[in-house]
Amino acid sequence: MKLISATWFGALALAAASGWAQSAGPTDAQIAAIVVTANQVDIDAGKLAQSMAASKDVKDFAQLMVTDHSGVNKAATELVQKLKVTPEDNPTSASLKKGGDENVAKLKQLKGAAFDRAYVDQEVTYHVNVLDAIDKHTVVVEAMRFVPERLSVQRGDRVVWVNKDLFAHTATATGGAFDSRNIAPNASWTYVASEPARYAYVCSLHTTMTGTLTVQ
Ligand SMILES: [Cu+2]
Repeated sequence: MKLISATWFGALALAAASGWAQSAGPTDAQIAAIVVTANQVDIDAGKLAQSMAASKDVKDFAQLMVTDHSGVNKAATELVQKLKVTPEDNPTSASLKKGGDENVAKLKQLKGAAFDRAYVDQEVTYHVNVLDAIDKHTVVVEAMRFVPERLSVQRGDRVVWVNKDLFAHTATATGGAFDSRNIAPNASWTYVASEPARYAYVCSLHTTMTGTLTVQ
């Protein structure tokens, strides 16, 4: 379902960030409203930047944002219609809208290079957060264990091992597909899973530490 989750622009992640994960989670109708709103926030900021940005590069970037996110929203709307779901406003979509409106109001106070910088900073933060939420998975290494011990990801996703222990560990595929080498305490190691397979791995320093990464 990678295509749909990417098309839907991290809606689940946005929903999780705002506390849905602890409750029953948003319905499809609520996710649809969150996705459309998340895209609209980017489109609104982009349109403002098209008229107010000082540099040509920033204007071009704003144009790209408007085009991209209008395309995503069109695809999302078509998908929603196909699934016969009516978008339903909810606290998450409302808070995204409020944040977007506040950002636009703040940007309108700025001019020239200050506007450009504030707009680009905001866009980068927003997109990094959304992309992280879509394709990044974390395995925490602590107390001589990989947590979660079993992880299943989509092809192309990023898996990050974060060492929270007091000594070094590794994430070493027993078949040789990947080897982090030593990950120092508080350091992390990232692997982009490109080949669908089920990978058993161990810590080569403490071979009782085992885990499985499944790439679909
Ligand atoms: Cu270890």
